[in-house]
Amino acid sequence: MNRIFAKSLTKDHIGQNLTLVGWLEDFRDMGKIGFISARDMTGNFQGVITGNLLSAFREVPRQSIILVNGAIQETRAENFQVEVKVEKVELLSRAVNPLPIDPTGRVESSMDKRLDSRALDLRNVRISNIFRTRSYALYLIRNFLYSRMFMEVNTPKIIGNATEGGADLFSFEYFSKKAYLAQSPQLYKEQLTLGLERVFEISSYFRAEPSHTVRHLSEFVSVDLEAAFLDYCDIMDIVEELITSTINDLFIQRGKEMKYYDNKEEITVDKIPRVSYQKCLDDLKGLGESLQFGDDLSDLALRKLGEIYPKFYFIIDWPTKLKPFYILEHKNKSDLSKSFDLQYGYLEIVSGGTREHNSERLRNKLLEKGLDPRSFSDHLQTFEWGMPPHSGCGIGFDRLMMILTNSTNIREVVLYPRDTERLSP
Ligand code: AMO
Repeated sequence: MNRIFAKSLTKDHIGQNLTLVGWLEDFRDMGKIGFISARDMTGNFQGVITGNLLSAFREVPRQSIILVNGAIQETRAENFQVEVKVEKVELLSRAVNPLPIDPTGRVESSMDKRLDSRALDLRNVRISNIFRTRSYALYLIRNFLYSRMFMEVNTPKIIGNATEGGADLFSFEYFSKKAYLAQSPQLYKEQLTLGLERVFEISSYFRAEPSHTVRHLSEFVSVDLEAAFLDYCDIMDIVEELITSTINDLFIQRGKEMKYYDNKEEITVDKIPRVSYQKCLDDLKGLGESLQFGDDLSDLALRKLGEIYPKFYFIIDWPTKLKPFYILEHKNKSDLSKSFDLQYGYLEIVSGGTREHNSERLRNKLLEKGLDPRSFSDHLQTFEWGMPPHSGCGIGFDRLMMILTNSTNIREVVLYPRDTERLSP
């Protein structure tokens, strides 16, 4: 099909006979003449209809796909440079009337209704914009990581052992065995530093946590990094640069899209403060919230801290007992770990740390956490093959997208979210 996109139409095309395709958004019927506005992936175009074609258009429901052909001419319309004088029209796909939701967004629908009709929901420019930003952010993050000598890898999502501990996993029958859906690529990415030094993976992960919040999904996308010979402070430097450069590049290269979210002031970053866990406890005490060393920072505590640190900030040096077995402790301070979380106000975006790379100590850490080293034998043996000291982190990409697009619900930034209730579409 030799079509031209709406956005490409200019006054240079006046007099040419061209073909456009779009979803019909508006039809203004003035009796002897009519005007249509239709939209393709680049924007809207206007068509002028007269004669017999007018009655045909009266029967076409909104959001049907039309192919129009005709001469390009000057227009008096303010929003268009030119218009098509429609000479031929073809109905490529008829939409039902009424549609389950109004894709122009003029009539608002609940989140549930919108998600039930997600494919149609994306005809709303405000919504499709979010996914364009998401796609471009992924592109920028990949570029950034390549520039820091990371290579992209793909590790299995079907795993044989309920490794890592912590989160609940989804299990299922795998031929005659029990298998699980991966909660993170943690063990694989660590092993890969032995052969590849710096790796990253962008993928979906699965957690069988029955959370009913606006920030948890059963399936979420994480950007995981792991690097040999770097420690957790180096990883925080990388995360800081990744976040600042992604935000800056989005505003520079996708300014029009970013304007929609109206959050430039809030999310523009230069340096991200690093606040120790202990300092957080002190801050909380000042806010009347008394926690003991070793207590986890509850949702309420994080919301209170978010009043002091409303934007991006790292919480560093968590108590060892709050972190997984693979996180390294500080020398001579075994109750403190070389770990960090990146927060945006109350919302946790990233978590990471320096890893234990000594196989004997790792075995002991497993036992301390009540895990059976025999379930980790494949993993532990790699630590005897020249495992480098290494560090890394997992960036909750959907949560980062919430910040970038000023969305209060994670479901807004995920095409087909999965939660305790939703398994379709
Ligand atoms: P963690 O479990 O903290 O760390 O996960 C990393 C980041 O992933 C995001 N996240 C989620 N997002 C949406 N829904 C969920 N259910 C969900 N669970 C987690 C968060 C979180 O900060 N292996 C370690 C990372 C590492 O140390 O490299 C891990 O998985 O933004």
